[in-house]
Amino acid sequence: MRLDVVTIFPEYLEPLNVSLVGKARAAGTLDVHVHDLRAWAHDRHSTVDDTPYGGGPGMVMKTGPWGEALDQVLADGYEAGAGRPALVVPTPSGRPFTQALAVDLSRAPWLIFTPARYEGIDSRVTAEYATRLPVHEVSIGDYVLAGGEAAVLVVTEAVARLLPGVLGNAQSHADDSFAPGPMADLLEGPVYTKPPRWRGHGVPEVLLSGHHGKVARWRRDEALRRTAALRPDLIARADPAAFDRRDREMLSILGWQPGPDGRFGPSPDAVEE
Ligand code: JEK
Repeated sequence: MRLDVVTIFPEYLEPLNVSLVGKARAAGTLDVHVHDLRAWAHDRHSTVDDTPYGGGPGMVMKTGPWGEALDQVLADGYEAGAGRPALVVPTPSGRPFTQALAVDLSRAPWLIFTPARYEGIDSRVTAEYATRLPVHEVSIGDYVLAGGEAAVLVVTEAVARLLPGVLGNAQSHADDSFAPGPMADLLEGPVYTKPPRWRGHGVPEVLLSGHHGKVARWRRDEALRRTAALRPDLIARADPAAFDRRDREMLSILGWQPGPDGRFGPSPDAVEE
C-alpha cells in the first residue's frame, strides 16, 4: 500500500517510522511519502492560509497550494503505478472513523491524507478531487484537535495492522474486525499474565483452572459487564440474535431486558452499578 501525507508539519508524522507502521514500511508492505505543503506555496512567506469569506475567527487553508500539491502527488503516484487512490481528509465535521472504515481503507492500494491546520481547507479542494477519486472526510472522535496530523497517525495505525503480514499473528485479527464472533460488538474484559500474585492482587481463579469452557464463559460475562457499564449504546444496538441464553441471564443480572423488538434496553427499575 502507498501512503502520501501532505502537511505543513512533516515532522509530526515521524511516528510513522516507529513500531508496527515503521516495521511495515521497512518490510516494504507500506510505502510512505510525507510532503511539506509549503513546497507548493510560492510567495516569499510560503503562505498557505487566508481570511475566511463571510468573516469569522481564524484562517482557512488556501486552494492554490493544496491543488498543486495534490496534482503533483497524484501524478507521481500514477507514474509509480500505485493503483487507484483514495483521499482521506481528517476534519472535525467528518464521518466517524470506525473499524469498518479501517477495513475498507486497508483494501485500497493507495491512500492520500490531507491533514490541515487553522480552521481547515477551503471546501472547493475536496469538491474538486471528489469528482475524480473517492474522498473520505473522517473525524476520529468527538473532541477538537488543533489539526489533522494526529488523526492521520490514528487512521494509519488502524489500517496498517490490517495489512496482510503486518501483525504476523493471524489470530490477533480474529478478536476484532475479522471475527464474526462476539468480540466484534463488545468491549473486552480484563486480561492478566504472570506472576499469579502481584502486590496482593491475584488473578481470577477460573483463568488458572485450565477449564476452557469456563474461561470462555467468564470472559464473555466480563465483556458484557464492561460493555453494559461503559458502552451501553453497543448493547442497545446489538443484534439480539448475538446473545445466547447465558448472555441473557448475565444481561438480566446487569439490569438489561429485551424490549418489544427483541433489542436490549435497561430494565425500568435497574440500579446503575
Ligand atoms: C482536522 C484543523 C482544527 C479546530 C472549528 C470545529 C466545532 C468549530 C478546525 N476528531 C477531530 N477533532 N478535530 C479534528 C481536526 C481538527 C482540525 C483539522 C481535524 C484541521 N483543525 C480545527 C476548530 C475548528 N470548530 C468544532 C466548532 C475547525 C479531528 C479529526 N479528524
